[in-house]
Amino acid sequence: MSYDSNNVFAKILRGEIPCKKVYEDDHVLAFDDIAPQAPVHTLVIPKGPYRSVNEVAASASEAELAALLRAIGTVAKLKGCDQSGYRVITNIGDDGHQEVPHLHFHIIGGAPTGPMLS
Ligand code: DGP
Repeated sequence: MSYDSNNVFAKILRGEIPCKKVYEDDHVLAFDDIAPQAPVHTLVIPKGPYRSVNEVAASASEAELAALLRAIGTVAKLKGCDQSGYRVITNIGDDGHQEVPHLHFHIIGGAPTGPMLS
């Protein structure tokens, strides 16, 4: 499936929609989720046009892949939940209930969460 450049995160990357930025580098942008599910709920996205892990794994450079993983750790630290713990979730496709078709990792923390998949 092709990338839809009208999705909301593409608009955020182009500066057409504001966001509460947490972190940015050459390959990655991180910003707070508009509907937080926990005290910390930040989204980490690649700047490249990838719908999900499927596409980024197939097409991204090593530098982009490394930047994404590093940004997750950096954001957790910036948000103060790296020591207390947090979850990293990425939803993929219909069965994964992905709403925005631009790869994003949810960083969720700041309070204890329930058992996995609840
Ligand atoms: P997902 O189901 O994994 O595709 O979750 C998409 C998330 O994106 C959801 O938690 C809400 C968030 N979101 C949707 N639109 C906006 C927006 O315009 N700004 C921000 N900051 N977050 C958004």
